[in-house]
Amino acid sequence: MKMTRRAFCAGLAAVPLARPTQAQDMALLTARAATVQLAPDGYPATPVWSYDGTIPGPVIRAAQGSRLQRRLVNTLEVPTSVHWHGIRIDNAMDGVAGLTQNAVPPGESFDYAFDLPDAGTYWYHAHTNSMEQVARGLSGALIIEEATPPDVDRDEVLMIDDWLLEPDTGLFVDDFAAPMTRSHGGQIGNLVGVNGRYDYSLSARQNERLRLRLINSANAQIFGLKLEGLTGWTVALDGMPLDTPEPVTDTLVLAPAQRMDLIVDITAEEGETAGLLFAAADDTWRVLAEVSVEGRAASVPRGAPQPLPRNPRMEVVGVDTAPVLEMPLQGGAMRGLESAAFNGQKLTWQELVQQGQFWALAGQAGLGEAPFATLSRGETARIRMTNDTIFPHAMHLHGMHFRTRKEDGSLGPLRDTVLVMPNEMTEIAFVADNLGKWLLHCHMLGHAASGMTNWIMVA
Ligand SMILES: [Cu+2]
Repeated sequence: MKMTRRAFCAGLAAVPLARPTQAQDMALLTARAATVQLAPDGYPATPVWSYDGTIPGPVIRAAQGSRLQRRLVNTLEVPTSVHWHGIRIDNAMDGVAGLTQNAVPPGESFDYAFDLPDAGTYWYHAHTNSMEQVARGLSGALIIEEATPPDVDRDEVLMIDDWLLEPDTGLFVDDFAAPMTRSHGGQIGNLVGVNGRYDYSLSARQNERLRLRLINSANAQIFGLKLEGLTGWTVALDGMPLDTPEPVTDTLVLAPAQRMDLIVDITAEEGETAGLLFAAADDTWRVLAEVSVEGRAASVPRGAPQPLPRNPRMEVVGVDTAPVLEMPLQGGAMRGLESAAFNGQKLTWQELVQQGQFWALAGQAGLGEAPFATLSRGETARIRMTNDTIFPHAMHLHGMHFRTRKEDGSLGPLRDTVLVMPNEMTEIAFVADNLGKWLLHCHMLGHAASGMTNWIMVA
């Protein structure tokens, strides 16, 4: 039952008028305007929308099994809400304006409080007009710590982002709804950085072991990443541990909203280059995060790490006999759509474009009255996403993790966001064990805002 403040106070009239501890002690997360130096020195600073004044927002760390509480205080001039990406969360706390809550108006607040069943690397970001709000800076890392952490010397969060700035003014290019970018690959920045810095660097000792928590918080950019002077293993994807750590031998691909936990040993000699590189648009490798090697932690590297402890209740069972739901990914530049449903009407491609809609999921552009699917609690479901467009899409399911299922029936690692390449088919399988209304959408945020957002109901 939801109590109004008036009813609550009336009920307490006979007892001392203390506010409940929970309300009094709830930590704040303030969405507010700030000015931050994103561009290199000599260029103007950038007015941003931030959590607590920084880009990215504060790293929130909490223990697995604990409860996270934050009062979102909105001091922006626009309504907003917070999505806690990848958390198997109580639906009412999922932060999706228009589906799980009303957006929080300027000057008001909203209390988020939820349990944290899983350890891992997650993130939080705005889920009201995300295309603009995330681009302007409303995101931060959310780290849920294992009771027994892995044997590493340090734990570093690397939040990878890009920004589209006007070099002369430092302002964000104020063109978030540009049809050209939304109907193509989405908004790609002209400056790439880590933890709010275009020149992020850290120092480490030779043979020191680091856990690197990579988070792609960019609007649309898919990062190809490479280690240099580091020997690494992938130990978790989208927060969820791999059964066996995988040696990093090749380019790592990190799509928007995806996370990747690496355990790396600094194998470069003192004075050599070490760090994380990314594939730039001109096909050259550029430094994303530099590691300067100073001193030595041990005489030899440690060898392959142990797997991280599994999270509870993650089995995806009964996949082969589960119903398959077809979800073609449709539309976009050079393909278009014959027609799709939008706001309860069937529209032609021309009409959709006039409404700013360029994409559809299974014939539906944007949220329909009815969900894409209604699943019973505990049911295993398969969704077959066939990419009929010429662009890749990072498809994210809220509230539950899934496994990809290959044609031979084998299952991939647990994820909450999967990259579906053009002309490819990706099938996801999951147990619908979390009640409520859950979005399934593209995390290229311009795509999500122009049609690629649907939802499922677990009842
Ligand atoms: Cu997309």
